[in-house]
Amino acid sequence: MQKTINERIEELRAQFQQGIDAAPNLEALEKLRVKFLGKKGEVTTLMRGMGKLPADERPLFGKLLNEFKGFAEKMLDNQKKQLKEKDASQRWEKERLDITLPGKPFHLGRKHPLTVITEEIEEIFSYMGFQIAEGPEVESDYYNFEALNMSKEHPARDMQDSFYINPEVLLRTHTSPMQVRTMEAMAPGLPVRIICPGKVFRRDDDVTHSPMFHQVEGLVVDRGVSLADLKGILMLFTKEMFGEGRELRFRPSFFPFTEPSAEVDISCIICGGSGCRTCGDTGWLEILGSGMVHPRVLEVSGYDSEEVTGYAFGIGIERIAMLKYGIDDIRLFYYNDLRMLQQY
Ligand code: 2U9
Repeated sequence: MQKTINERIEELRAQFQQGIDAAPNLEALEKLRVKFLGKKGEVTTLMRGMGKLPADERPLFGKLLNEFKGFAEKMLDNQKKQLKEKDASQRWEKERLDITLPGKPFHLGRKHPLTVITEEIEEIFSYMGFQIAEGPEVESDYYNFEALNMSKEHPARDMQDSFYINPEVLLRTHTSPMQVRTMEAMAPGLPVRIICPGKVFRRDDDVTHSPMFHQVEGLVVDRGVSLADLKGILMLFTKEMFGEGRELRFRPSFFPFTEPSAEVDISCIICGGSGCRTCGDTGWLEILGSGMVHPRVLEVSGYDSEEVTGYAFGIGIERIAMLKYGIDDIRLFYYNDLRMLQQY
């Protein structure tokens, strides 16, 4: 009978050993534990059945069964440790990095050509003592037109030419409203010496006009400011922007907010004045508009036009960028095509 007990335990041990050798992972190991040592496992079942054995065999059976239990627990523990180590080393194999591999190429962003030009203009005028003033793109009819001496009859106030949000509010058509706001806030303080860069909006759309474009406008108000000061500052500006040796030409013009007004040309930066495709064989390129601030504009913003004078100018950023970079379609600035942007 003793042999039978030994045999049964040996059988159990062999079964268990087979299971453990075949267990490929922690999950299988856990299943094995439940099968042999769990609440309804082999060992428990045998323990329960012990009552049916003759009383003199029970102690030996119990002892052997307990020995097996201890053995099985130890084996499971060992195997668990080994599987865990194997698992970790496999993960390491999978995840390890070859730090000698060349890195993936990455592309640095760069400034948009219009940003480059705007910052260049800002730097030139900052150096000449101008402050930079920025303000809202959605403006009132008053700041955009009324305060700039553009009467209700002015064609630019037509719904066809500007983007109105309601009869009193529109997308600014120039950055001048910010100049008016600045004068109003400072009046009668002197000197006013500002540039206003930013987006402006007009109902225009072709190769040289876009419904949204960028301007930098300048304004100086002080005692004794004259057209000569305007010319001087613009000569310095064009020299910095387009290099030495550029001629300047002032052509009489008209703007409601300046009197007198002038459009300003520089000798062609391509042909130097002899005539080419870019300048339309004239030798000149129009680069900005300017003039002496209209007395009425000074008055409505709180300055005494008998005491002070002012000059103002407006520069179209896209126009300057197109000339400088030889771009013939304004829309290329807004497609954000990397083949274009990477060139600047
Ligand atoms: C105040 C008074 C006067 C700003 C000026 C121009 C002339 C001008 C154009 C240049 C190219 C607009 O972007 S563009 O199409 N601008 O010709 N702008 S004088 O005059 C002002 C501004 C503010 C208070």
